[in-house]
This record gives sequence, structure tokens and C-alpha cells, in this order.
Amino acid sequence: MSNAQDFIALEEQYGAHNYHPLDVVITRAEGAWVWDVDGKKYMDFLAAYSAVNQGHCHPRLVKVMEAQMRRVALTSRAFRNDQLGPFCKEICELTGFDRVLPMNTGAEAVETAIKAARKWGYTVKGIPEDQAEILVFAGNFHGRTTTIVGFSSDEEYRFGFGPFTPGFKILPYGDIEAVKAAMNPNVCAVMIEPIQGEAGIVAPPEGFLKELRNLTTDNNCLLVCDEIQSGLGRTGKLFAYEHEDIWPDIVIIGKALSGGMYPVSAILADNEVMSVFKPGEHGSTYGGNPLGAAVAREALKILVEENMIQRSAELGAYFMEKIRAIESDHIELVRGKGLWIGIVLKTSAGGARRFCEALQENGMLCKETHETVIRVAPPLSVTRDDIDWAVERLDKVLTTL
Ligand code: IF1
Repeated sequence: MSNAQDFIALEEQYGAHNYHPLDVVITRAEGAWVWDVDGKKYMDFLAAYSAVNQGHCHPRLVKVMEAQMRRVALTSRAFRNDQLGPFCKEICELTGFDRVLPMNTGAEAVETAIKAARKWGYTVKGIPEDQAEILVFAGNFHGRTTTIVGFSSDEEYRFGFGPFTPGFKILPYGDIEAVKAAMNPNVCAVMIEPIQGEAGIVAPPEGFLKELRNLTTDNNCLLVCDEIQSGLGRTGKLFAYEHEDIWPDIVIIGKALSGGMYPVSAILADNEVMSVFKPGEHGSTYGGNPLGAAVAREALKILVEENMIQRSAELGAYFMEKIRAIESDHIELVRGKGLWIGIVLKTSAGGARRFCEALQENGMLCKETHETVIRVAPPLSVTRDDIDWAVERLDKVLTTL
């Protein structure tokens, strides 16, 4: 079988229709580039929602995966393995946290953070049983489990999936007064994306995270940062919360933790919080397995050794400047941090999807978000020449369509 239409037809006939992807059928990838089944080459400006920050099929990751798969891939946590310990040590040294708890998908790590926060609320803070509250923000995206979609503010994600887990309150993103008003002794945590991805690469007002940190400290509750998409170099820092120089109580990571090879997620926390988990109280068959631990170790090393965090900061600033210079009547504003840029279109532009389709024609794969935002988030291995190439095409599409 070779024709793209055949592959699409199979998916349409036998797959659930829970997505509406661009009709590009990818068969191969390398670094910032992907190839479709007809041999056409594209620059990947989504990077699997930041899971391939290190670039597609990074040779070092492929090598480690291969070698580890031949040795041992899965032991379960009933036994120990020789990759988990080194992984824990290395990630703690890199991030500065005391401890790590590995899981697999992002949503699982979010669930883990929710469990940690609640348990901390009951066992350390002394919240009465089943009364713990977690404050979250409108526009959030933390995953797709029934608990998580229950506190989404987006009907598309939640409609028809109830009844939902109680204990969450949704507040306007970036509104410190709203958080103050919602504070009460039963609040165990505030959970936030330091920059909201799905909402369209939206940052809270400057100083908000710092105020939120102070407020949570003053009210004896935890600050939980979901860095699944914003973390591991995407915004030009290891973690997006570093832009405001704060220290969260729990950090949730996933996606690029394995450089796109295999799902690996985790939460990071200091001793006081992480020690709420006792043997048997939480876990997962695959979480902390030797294959995942080995690939995550290498993925983190690549970020550091290939200066990807600094590249994100520098090339992101360069890219943003170039995009801002595009003279198009369709552009409302350009926002973002590092190599995470949202081109917000005016309502008169007729939606971002048609621009993404035109960019696809021109060899660039982008994914719109919230109808009006073109999301630009290439692998952090992207070069200045790649960016110049992309800007030319963005300019063409945004000025001629
Ligand atoms: C899909 C969005 C991005 C995340 C944050 C947790 C998770 C995600 C901040 C859950 C996942 C993904 C999932 C993917 C599309 C995507 C997405 F548009 F839906 F919102 F990236 F912008 N926290 N984000 O961004 O992690 O369980 O998926 O590993 O189609 O659901 P997961």
C-alpha cells in the first residue's frame, strides 16, 4: 500500500473518529523534519505537542532504546532495576527537587499530583476527611481522564463524560484576586500551567506566578505546576516557572521527558510532599520501568549537552521577531516564550485551520488551537536556517491567503 488516501481511508473506516487531523500521512522523521508516504518533506512545527523537543528519532535516543530493549524493558516495581535509581538521581540533580515519582502519560502524572496534594492536605495540613479542594484555572488542559476533564472549562472535553470527581474549583487564569477570594482552610493545592498551551500559548500577567506562590505559602497550600508541555526547554528555561523565579511544591512533567520515544512522565517534589506516599498507595505497571528510565536519562542529557534550552531562548526570540515583522492584515498579535509561539489571527481571518492547510501545502506542519491561533513549536534542534526557511513560507501564506 502506498497511497496516502488508502491509509486515510483505513483510519476513517476502522479507527474511532476522536480526531480531525491534517491529511498528511507521515512515514519517517529526522530532527525537525518529517516525510509523508509520497516522499514529500515537511518541517514539523508542532513537535508532537513538545514531546519531541530533542528532535525526531534522535540518534542517541534510538541507540539507548535499542540497547535497553535488548537487555531488559520491563520488570514492574515488584522488583528493582538498574536504570531507575540513576534516573532518579540524575533528574533530581538537574531540577533541584528531592524526589521523583515516575509514571507514563501526562494525565497519569497529573492524577499522581492530585493524589499527592490531597494526601498532603489530609495527613500534613489536617484538612477534614474528603473536604480537600484544589483550585484550577479556566482554559486549563491537564489531560483526558474523567477526573481531569471534570475540571476543564471547555465543553468539548467534558460534555457527556460526567458525573465528575468533586473537589475542584475553576478560577479565571491570571486573576490573583479570584484566587484570594477562593482561598479557605480546605484548599490543599492550586494547580496551574505556567503558560497555557491548549488555550493558545497564554501567559498570565507578569508577576502573577510570584504572587500565587506567596499566596499559596501564606495559606499553607501547595503550588502545583503542570510543566508537561511548557517544561524541559520549550520556553527557553528548563521550566517555565523559572521565568518568575519561584519554587513550586510539585512539578508535573511528561512529553519531552522521553524525547518522543515512549511515554514517560513524572512528578517532582521535595521530601515533605513526596513522603505522603507509602508502599502500595500509588503506582503503575510500566511507571519507572528500565526502558523508560533509560530513555528519559538520555533525553535529559541531550537537552543539556546540546544546549537545547539556550537554543530555545535564542532562536525563539529570533523567530518571534521575524514573525512580528510579517506585514499581514490577518495577524492580531504574536505571543509566546522561547520556541513556543502563538500567531493570533483576527476573527476576520476566517480561522487558523485554513492557514495550517496552506502551510502544509508549503511544507510546514502546524496545528491550530482554539480556532484562531497558529501554534509554532518546532523541535528545539531547529536551526536558524530552518527558521528563515519557515518565515519565508509563513510570510507567503499570511500575506497571500
Ligand atoms: C491530545 C492539547 C496540547 C498537556 C498538559 C497534561 C497533558 C497535556 C499541559 C496530558 C497534553 C496534549 C494531549 C493531546 C493534545 C495535547 C494538547 F491540545 F490537547 F491541549 F499539547 F496542547 N498537561 N497535551 O498539554 O498529557 O496524557 O496526553 O500525555 O490530543 O489529548 P498526556
